[in-house]
Amino acid sequence: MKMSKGQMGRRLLGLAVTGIALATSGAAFAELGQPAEWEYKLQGSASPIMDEITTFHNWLMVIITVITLFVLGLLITVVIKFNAKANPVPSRTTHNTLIEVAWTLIPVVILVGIAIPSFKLLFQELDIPKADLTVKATGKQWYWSYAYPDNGKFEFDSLLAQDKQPRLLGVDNEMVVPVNKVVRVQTTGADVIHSFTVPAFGIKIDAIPGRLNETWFKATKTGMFYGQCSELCGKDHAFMPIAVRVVSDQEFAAWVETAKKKFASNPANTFASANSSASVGAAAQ
Ligand SMILES: [Cu+2]
Repeated sequence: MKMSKGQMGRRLLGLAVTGIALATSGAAFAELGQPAEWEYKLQGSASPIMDEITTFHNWLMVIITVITLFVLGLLITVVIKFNAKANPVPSRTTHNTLIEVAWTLIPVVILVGIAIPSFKLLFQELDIPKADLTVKATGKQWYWSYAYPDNGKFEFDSLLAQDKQPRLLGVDNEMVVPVNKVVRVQTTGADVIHSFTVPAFGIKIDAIPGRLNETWFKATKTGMFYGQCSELCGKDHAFMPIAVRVVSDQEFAAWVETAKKKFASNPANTFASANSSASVGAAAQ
């Protein structure tokens, strides 16, 4: 079937309208702290670092869109203006100083425009501000253990809870932190390399046996925030979610009190027992 120019135009317009509608209604798909159906953008931000990551991502989107459209324009021009029919006698030009200088310098300027915000962001992620609280997350096959060395020295295991929602993200014991406080997260691995990741906070850091890594976040919103181990770590890699509950200061203080009692007899408590290998076996049952 041959389409007239008008029909083709209407079809293209329809496609464009659908695209714009999808792009602008992206917010409708987004759910704070967890993945959502048909989500294609970054997860909603709940920390200053994730705000910066989102801004940087949007800036890169502008740059790559402009470059892609520019290259597409050049290609279309070449195809239309310089095909054998339209241009039977090709020019024999081999050099053009102005263009050569431009296509060297403009990419340099673009790369510098990307590098400056990129390095700024990297340093922000690496320079941990004065922490209000430290949580040590230990990756184990296949669950996480959280220790609170500043708040009564307790440690507990956090395992996937099959009956909890969201599916494959809910856990029995969540990591709990106060809102608007700088949380230093230290990570290590008990067996193999795992990776501690919470998209809404913009953090992702390897948990390596024999090494202590650290990162930080400041949750600016209360609620539940989910992440997953992001380093292939064995058969149940997909089943060791990270669930962080962000609460008010008072709720956090109350939680610390209950947690201290609840996990006092936890065999996984490495502060209480020097033999941590026994605790791994006990908790993995
Ligand atoms: Cu893992």
